[in-house]
Amino acid sequence: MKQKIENLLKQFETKKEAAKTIADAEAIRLEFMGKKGYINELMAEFRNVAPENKKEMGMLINSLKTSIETGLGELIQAKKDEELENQLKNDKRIDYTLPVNQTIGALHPRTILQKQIIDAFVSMGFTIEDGNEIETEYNNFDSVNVPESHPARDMQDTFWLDNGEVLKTQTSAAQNRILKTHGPICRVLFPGRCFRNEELDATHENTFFQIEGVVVDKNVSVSNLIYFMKEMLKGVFKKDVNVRLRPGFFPFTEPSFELDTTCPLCGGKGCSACSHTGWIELCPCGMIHPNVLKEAGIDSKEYNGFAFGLGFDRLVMIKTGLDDIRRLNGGNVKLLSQFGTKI
Ligand code: FA5
Repeated sequence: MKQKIENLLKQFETKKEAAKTIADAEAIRLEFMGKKGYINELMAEFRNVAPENKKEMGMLINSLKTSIETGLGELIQAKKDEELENQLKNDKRIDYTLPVNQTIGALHPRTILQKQIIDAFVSMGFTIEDGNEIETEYNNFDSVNVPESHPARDMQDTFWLDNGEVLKTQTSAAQNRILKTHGPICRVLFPGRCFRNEELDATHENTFFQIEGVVVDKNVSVSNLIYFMKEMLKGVFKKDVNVRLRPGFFPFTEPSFELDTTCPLCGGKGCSACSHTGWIELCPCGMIHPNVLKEAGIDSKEYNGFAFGLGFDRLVMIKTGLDDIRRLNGGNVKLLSQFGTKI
């Protein structure tokens, strides 16, 4: 029987080599694996094998079966590929002599700008993290010093889910998790999509992007924050820009600021992009509130830090000159591809 099994394998390999079509492969399958095929024949003979040889013969038959099944699978796939290739070659509707159009799309302006911002921060030692789009109430609010009774919750019109979770209203929702895993000495950037149940207009979408950053260390100062933001802007706009801070209010930072930059388009002289003020409101930021550090298990007496939450879509609008945020989600390829690197 052993000899027969070896011969069958050789016979299968020879037939496989000689097969030209899927029909040939099917005929081989029937010959070996069909009801009256060799494998069933072997199984019938197996019943008469002496008990002491059964184990060895059983294993040999199984291994033959597996080799034939695998071989047939490969053969059928190869023949299918060949047939498809031949069909395409013979299809007169396709002209293979035509030059190839390699411009199949373009990167979205958001993708391009996000990469520039990430590159700028990575070169300053930042790690990049992803956030979730669905968050717990704790992460989105409580962990960043916004308890249930806090008026700041009303500032962000939240989409609540039936299970009590929320569509993340702010990238700050990832702060607690990031500080817990990276702290107490860290520089982390976490871009993400946010959702708010807002009235839509030229500068408000219900789905928009923020890029948040945190730096925690010993003796971090506001001037460190200014330095990082200026470096990032230099990376994006390829020139030095000035920034200024105005007082702001956020429960997760103390003190809190609104950071403005000189309009990168007119250099501060005044143009339509900056409403002729020479300044553009860029991002809220501030020194991380001790409660936020404590909640993440960081000793706020020893460590401190800053956080910022860049309204990314607004920066994309400045960079592209687009006047309405809704165009970014509009999916008008003709429009959006004008800003993109062709791929
Ligand atoms: C926040 O979301 C804070 N989490 C930011 C922050 C992080 C402050 C860390 C301090 C420290 P605010 O609600 O202002 O803040 O949103 C931040 C930015 O997101 C805004 O400046 C704006 O550019 C952008 N933004 C907010 N709502 C929308 C919206 N509906 N459409 C488009 N962009 C929006």
